Amino acid sequence: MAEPFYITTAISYPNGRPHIGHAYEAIAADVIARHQRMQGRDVRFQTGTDEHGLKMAQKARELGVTPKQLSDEMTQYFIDMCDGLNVSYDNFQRTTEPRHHLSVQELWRRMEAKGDLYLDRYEGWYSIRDEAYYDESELTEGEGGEKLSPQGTPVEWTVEESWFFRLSNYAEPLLKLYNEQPDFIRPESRRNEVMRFVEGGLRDLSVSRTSFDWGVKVPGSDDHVMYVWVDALTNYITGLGFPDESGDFARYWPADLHLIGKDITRFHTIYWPAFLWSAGIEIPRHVFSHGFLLNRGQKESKSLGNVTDPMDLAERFGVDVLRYFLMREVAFGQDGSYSPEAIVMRGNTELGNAFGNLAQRTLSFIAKNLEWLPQIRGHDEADSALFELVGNAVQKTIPAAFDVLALQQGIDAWLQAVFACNAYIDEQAPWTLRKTDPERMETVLATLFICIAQLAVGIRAVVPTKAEALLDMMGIPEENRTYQGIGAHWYSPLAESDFKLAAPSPLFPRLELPAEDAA
Ligand code: ME8
Repeated sequence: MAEPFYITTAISYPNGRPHIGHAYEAIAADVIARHQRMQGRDVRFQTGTDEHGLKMAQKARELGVTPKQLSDEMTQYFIDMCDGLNVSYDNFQRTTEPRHHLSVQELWRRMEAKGDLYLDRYEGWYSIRDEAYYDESELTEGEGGEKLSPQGTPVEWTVEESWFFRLSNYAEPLLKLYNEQPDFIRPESRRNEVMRFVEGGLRDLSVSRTSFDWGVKVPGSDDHVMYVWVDALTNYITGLGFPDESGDFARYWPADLHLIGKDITRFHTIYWPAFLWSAGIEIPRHVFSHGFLLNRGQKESKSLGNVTDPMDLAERFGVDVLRYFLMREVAFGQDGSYSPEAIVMRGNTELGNAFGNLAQRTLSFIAKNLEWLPQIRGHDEADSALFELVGNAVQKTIPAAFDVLALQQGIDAWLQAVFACNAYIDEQAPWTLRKTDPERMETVLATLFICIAQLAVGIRAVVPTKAEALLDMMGIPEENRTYQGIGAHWYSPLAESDFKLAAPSPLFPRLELPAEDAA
């Protein structure tokens, strides 16, 4: 039976519509999920929304609706975004679902049974925007002298009766974990930050609130709702059926990868393992914190008026172009920037000119000049060199890079292979061979045909719709659409079949920059 692979994104706050950061994370997770499916893994992919907490309650109050109304309305946009961007999730987990409440309450009971929870009074700083507690020593000062969190968000002094979790007991085991499993937190820079923080010592964590009630009730303590991060993190096991530990939970837990943004690393790499240990549950294998996406180098915000709806970009430039751009432009793990010009530039040069035209030229030439699929008739060093280069990229470099989440490097290897095919077609000039050496022309076309099919497979996780359309056009059977399933060995049966190539239609129509962005 195929080996399981459980991947999750963060669950988003549905206090507004999805922004580009949400799209970026969902797409990256989808690329990894599709890649792992192609490797034969039994992938389970979860995303969702984080519906409780003060941030949601406050926004709803501002809008004059209930938190549930706000959340229902906005969650639909997140579902639509995932569907629209072709994100192949298996479960969309909402934290207002009754089964999630049961799951969190069971986690709580287990932490309590372990002796890790006690009632006390909380007095300290809280940021509603981050839904996070901060130490005085972590705060900075704003322009007007007001206190700000390390993320630059406002904090308020909070005094409440609260349940506490004995996080201080877990500093040692956490440091041991980071040392013994250096790839538990990636990239390395984030691991170092977390280690430094934990080395400074951990205080017990306030895990319930009494000043509002939009959350999961604390068992046996009805006037308390759980701190939203206890609730939110638990979504990862709720979606597998927890507290039922058979079935999906037995199969897919521990998660192979929690994919999150850098701002929430602390919650996933300090709190979450501690909660799970306390409750006697295995911890996830890996947490990867990606960077932030900026709009022309600037953080998007309502006051700057530069908030972009990712679905507008998808509509204007195409879903696959947007997916490709985001994965290609930014070294995964680092911050990056996007702009309509940059999307159009990469879309046109790399997908359109380099790859799209290669496929278009080759397939239309075959359709026009041959009644059958071209056969390999003899060998040439140039052919073997191209097979070697493309085969290496698609069967080794790309999957190895995607395995370790070096998505940009994988795509770069793909692009180098595309360039090599373009150089080959120009050197071999099949249009000249048509008159001088039709047999050689056929070998050149067959070589290109095989290489293009491999390239389509190599980029399939990133641009699934376009790659599938191309593979359909080429008659490549479903079962050959994997890194290892494609190559010279499957070609003969196809070439000997009566498959007839139709005149192809262009995959990536040229993109124009709309006038409002050209300035
Ligand atoms: O943090 N670029 O929700 P969220 C890239 N509910 N990624 C970004 C980004 C940007 N500009 N802005 C945000 C939450 N993100 C919690 C998570 S998980 C148990 C609970 C990322 O809606 C962010 O880092 O604020 C996070 O991974 C995800 O988008 C959702 O952010």
